[in-house]
Amino acid sequence: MTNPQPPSSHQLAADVAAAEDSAIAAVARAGSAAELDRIQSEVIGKRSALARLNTALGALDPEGRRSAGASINAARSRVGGQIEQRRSMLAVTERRARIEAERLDLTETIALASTTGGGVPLPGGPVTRGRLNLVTQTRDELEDTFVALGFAVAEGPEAETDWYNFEALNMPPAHPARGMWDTLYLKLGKPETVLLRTHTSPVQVRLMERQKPPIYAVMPGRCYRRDTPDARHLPVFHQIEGLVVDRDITFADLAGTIEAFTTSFFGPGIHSRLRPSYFPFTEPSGEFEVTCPICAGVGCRTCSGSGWIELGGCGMVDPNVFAAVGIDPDVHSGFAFGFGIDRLAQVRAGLSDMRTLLDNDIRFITQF
Ligand code: FA5
Repeated sequence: MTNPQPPSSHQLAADVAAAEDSAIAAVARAGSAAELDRIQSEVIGKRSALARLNTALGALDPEGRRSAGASINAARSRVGGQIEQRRSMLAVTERRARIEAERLDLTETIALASTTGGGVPLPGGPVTRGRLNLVTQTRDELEDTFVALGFAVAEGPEAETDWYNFEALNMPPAHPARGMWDTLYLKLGKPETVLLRTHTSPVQVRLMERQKPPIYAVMPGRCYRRDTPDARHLPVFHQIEGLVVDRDITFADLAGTIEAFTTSFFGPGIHSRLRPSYFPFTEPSGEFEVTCPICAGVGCRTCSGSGWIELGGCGMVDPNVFAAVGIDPDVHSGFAFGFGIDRLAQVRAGLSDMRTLLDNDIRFITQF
């Protein structure tokens, strides 16, 4: 028996190229990571065509051996690269397939729950979109109304110092007018120096400190008082403050602004009136009232028999307030007002009791 002829370097190079091509084609056909593992051992493992070609190197001369060995190694490393590339592609595809298989279509459950009729009821009822509370809707609308009249919107903190809530508003310590607001004090610093603001008027002071006239701004926000809840009062409620400071501002501007606001917010049908009142930070001061929508002015429990509901206070900014913030009252004048947002919402929706706003009763909430 004669030994087979050893391959020439030329033949070996052709065999390496053919083994590489068939290895790369096999790798490209792998449909899963497990299949790829198997193909890997077939194409670059110990029994692979490329490994077998290594054994033929011994028959070549040293130069041919070196060059053929290098080309087998290069082919092996190219096939290895293709394997890694294929492995990452398969990992992405397999992950996608797994996510798709595990996906829970909750919308489908909801749709079925609301439409099965006689079928087996599925857990959970139809989910409808929530909506903003009537007070929030009213606040947004008030902001829009005043912005349309040329006002800017500003805000201030709910925890306030005695200075902003009282002193700068012309109420020094022990001033009897402080009793107009049942105040909740916080245990911070010296006793009775930090409080939950009783009205939005302190924001006026902060704004005038920050901004020089002309000022045309409204300041909505939450207020706190030790008030017992009843048909027209809540211990936590909302006000919108208004402030105008410019040259030659008169009471007629205040009355005109309130008239423009009332018409725009309530429509032309509602009656309103301004009557004299007292606030330490405005002089002269007034109270703004509208006809009680529950009894149409006849008198009922909601309006305590008066036929009118008070919506807020107003007046010309007191010169002492201007002095506290460094505005010259000989050059500038201004007016301010503060309306109850919950009260406005109550009147416009014709609610006999303000506490309904806190009920969280879906039948009530969905009406607005
Ligand atoms: C004030 O708070 C003044 N700061 C208003 C003001 C501002 C006057 C600027 C002059 C210039 P009064 O305490 O009256 O005023 O409250 C104003 C409005 O807030 C009331 O008319 C009412 O609509 C609303 N309000 C007051 N207390 C409550 C409460 N406990 N619950 C719901 N609304 C309230």
